[in-house]
Amino acid sequence: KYRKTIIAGNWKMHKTATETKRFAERLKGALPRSKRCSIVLCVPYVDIPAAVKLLKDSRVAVGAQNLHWEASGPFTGEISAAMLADLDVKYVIIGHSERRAHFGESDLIINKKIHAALAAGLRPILCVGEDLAQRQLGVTLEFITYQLKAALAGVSPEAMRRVVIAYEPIWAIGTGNTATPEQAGEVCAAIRGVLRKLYGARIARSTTIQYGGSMNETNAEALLHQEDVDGGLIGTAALDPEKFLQIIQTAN
Ligand code: 3PY
Repeated sequence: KYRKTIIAGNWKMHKTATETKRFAERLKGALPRSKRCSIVLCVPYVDIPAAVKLLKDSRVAVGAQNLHWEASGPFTGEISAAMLADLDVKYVIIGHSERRAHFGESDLIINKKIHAALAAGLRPILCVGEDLAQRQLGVTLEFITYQLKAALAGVSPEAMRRVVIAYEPIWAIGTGNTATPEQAGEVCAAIRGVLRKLYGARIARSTTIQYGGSMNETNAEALLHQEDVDGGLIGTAALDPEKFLQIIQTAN
């Protein structure tokens, strides 16, 4: 493969800083030596210092789950890209379906957040994915093409090298319904096709495209076996260090 496999945990709103410390110690102590896949842990903002401190000198990079698109200003309760970068955060999830659904994130906002992340030197993990109705209506690929074009508007080919895409079908998130490996592979291949049109074959070939949506220690192997699935964005299974380690082993 021309691209890196990335196994990323998305903790969502789980774990205190104390629990983060315990998790990170266990993870660090049991990581496989071989370094074929990259590992990222996207934790709540307040857990970032503990995660960074404990995972320093390990192969695990720390990520955030959101940011604000402005550099600074009157945005009570918000966090900027520079604040994250200053803490040694390397990745940031952008446009997760939970943020689109519960926090009203529009395509325009997601585009601004992608630009803010890139400007601060962070690697965005851009989430796209259709809902059940869109899948049943047969408009999955059209919808995802639209989401990609909107989120990546104005992103240069140079900057695109730092973008990771996560295909997360909404009907598979937190539901226990995983896409079949074939469904995941088909859409990830289509995403690569869209990137080819937007950025050319070279960038499309080297972009990491993850699958997300109830990936766990039992289904990871079959999903990761798909040619165009280059890793996973993992919810529930990433909360348990043993399960997360098993998925890392599978990818290694
Ligand atoms: C899931 O696995 O449900 C996710 O949403 C990961 O981001």
